[in-house]
Amino acid sequence: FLPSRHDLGLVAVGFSGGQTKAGVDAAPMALIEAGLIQQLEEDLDFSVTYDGQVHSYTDIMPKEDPDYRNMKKPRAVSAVTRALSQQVYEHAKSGKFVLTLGGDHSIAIGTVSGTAKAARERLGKEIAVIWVDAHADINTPETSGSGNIHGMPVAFLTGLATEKDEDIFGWIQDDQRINVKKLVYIGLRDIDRGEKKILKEHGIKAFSMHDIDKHGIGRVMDMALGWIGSDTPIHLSFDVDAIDPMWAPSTGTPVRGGLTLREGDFIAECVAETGSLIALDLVEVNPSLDIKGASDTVRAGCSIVRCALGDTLL
Ligand code: HAR
Ligand code: MN
Ligand code: MN
Ligand code: MN
Repeated sequence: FLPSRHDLGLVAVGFSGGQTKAGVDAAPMALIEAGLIQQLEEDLDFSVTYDGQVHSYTDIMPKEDPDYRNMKKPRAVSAVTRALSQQVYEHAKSGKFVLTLGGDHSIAIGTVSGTAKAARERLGKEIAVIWVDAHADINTPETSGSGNIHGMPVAFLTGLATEKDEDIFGWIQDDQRINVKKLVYIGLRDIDRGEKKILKEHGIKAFSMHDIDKHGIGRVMDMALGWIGSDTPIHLSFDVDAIDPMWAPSTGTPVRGGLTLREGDFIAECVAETGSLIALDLVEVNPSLDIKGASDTVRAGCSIVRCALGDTLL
């Protein structure tokens, strides 16, 4: 069911409206200027389909966007992710691997919903999602303390949060949603109380930094991939803040005590090794924060992408 191994659709999403810090919208250009596309084409032999633009979706931005159910910028995030979902769906439906460069993590509402629908239609399968992050991003509008939607994408994708208004995520249909049993977290270390409750109640598989310390990243990856099982298409959503700020400081909500640079790459390599990866998001790189560390953060991001695409496998 694999996407034809060397066809890749790239979507560059310059969107920061899922949180409050400017600059995360500049990440796609920073990653591209660091040579990412060239690395994919020349070193990894991918044929890259890219429309040559960083999308900011200015034409579909709502004029007014007051808070709703405690969510900040709900109509803007909804409109952007709805458009992105369609872009990702079209790449995935045509059998391409889909690489999305964010942008804050709210954009995963668009990417995962797009691949989930395409995989159902093209492969007749439910996808699994591996969410690598310091945070669980599974707040509902009601449990969120911040109201920032980048802390909520998993709640909307699993259907734990729903909304009737089509302009505020009511566009999300069942065939665009994922199964909580096919979701696996890796790298968690800053989880809100309400999120912990949700993870427990729904029996969601999660490997925290504690689990990585206890078992080592090798066994954690065996367990994570074992939980998903073979013959399951995988969407990897990688938040750069999973990596310790020592290597990836330029991100909106850094949390110390994270993955080493190698552990981050190793996770991507193990997922690549399954041969089941169909899509990758790289999000939350913010080159305008910790400017001294921006080039390190961008390099870490490029490395994760290359590893996920099989670069370091022999
Ligand atoms: N849990 C907090 C909230 O919901 C912080 C979320 C921070 N999220 C990210 N993405 N950086 O993982 O607001
Ligand atoms: Mn995140
Ligand atoms: Mn995070
Ligand atoms: Mn916290």
